[in-house]
Amino acid sequence: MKLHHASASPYVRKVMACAIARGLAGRIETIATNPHVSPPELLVDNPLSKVPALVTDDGTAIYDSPVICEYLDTLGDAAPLFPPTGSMARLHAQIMHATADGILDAAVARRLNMPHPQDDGRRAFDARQKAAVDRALDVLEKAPPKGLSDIGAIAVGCALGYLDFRFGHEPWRATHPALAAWYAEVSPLAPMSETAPTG
Ligand SMILES: N[C@@H](CCC(=O)N[C@@H](CS)C(=O)NCC(=O)O)C(=O)O
Repeated sequence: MKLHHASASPYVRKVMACAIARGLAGRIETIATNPHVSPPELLVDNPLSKVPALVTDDGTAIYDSPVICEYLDTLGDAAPLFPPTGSMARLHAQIMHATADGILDAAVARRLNMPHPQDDGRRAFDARQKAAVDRALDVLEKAPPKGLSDIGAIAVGCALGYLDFRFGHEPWRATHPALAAWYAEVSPLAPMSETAPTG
């Protein structure tokens, strides 16, 4: 398989963390990609010009990280990260996954907004995205993930890692101690430690 990859992308990180958790990392060839310049090699596989995009061994191009993660769950013999279809466990994992991806969507939007001159409109946009992140962290604090055994937990780990990576000046641990304790527990595990962002 080939993965259009960017080492600083938290969505790519989530896919790689799933691949590691499921013992599939060795089957993935990464292609360093800058999606912001719309390279033709990426557009062939993802018309939206976003990473991650995965090309399977039979040539099927898959994009959007939740879709890729669920595809990886169909390969190999390791314990699945997506609980069985129709189960409450799956519903809860997917809600946590959506919460974490929502944190990423808001935080990445803030980051893209930063280089521009900050008029009132841009400041209001930033405040709205930050408020969404703060509310989502509060929700996770009330019911933090347990371990790193499902897609919801992996996604939350990647979201918290992105906040540390890009918004380290906005500390979240003191106000979210249960989430901080969980994150400290799972950060040394291979899916997290081997995918920590660089660049
Ligand atoms: N919903 C997508 C989001 C992917 C995404 O936004 N990736 C960013 C990198 S962190 C990107 O490729 N941005 C390029 C662009 O928006 O043009 C997913 O989960 O895969």
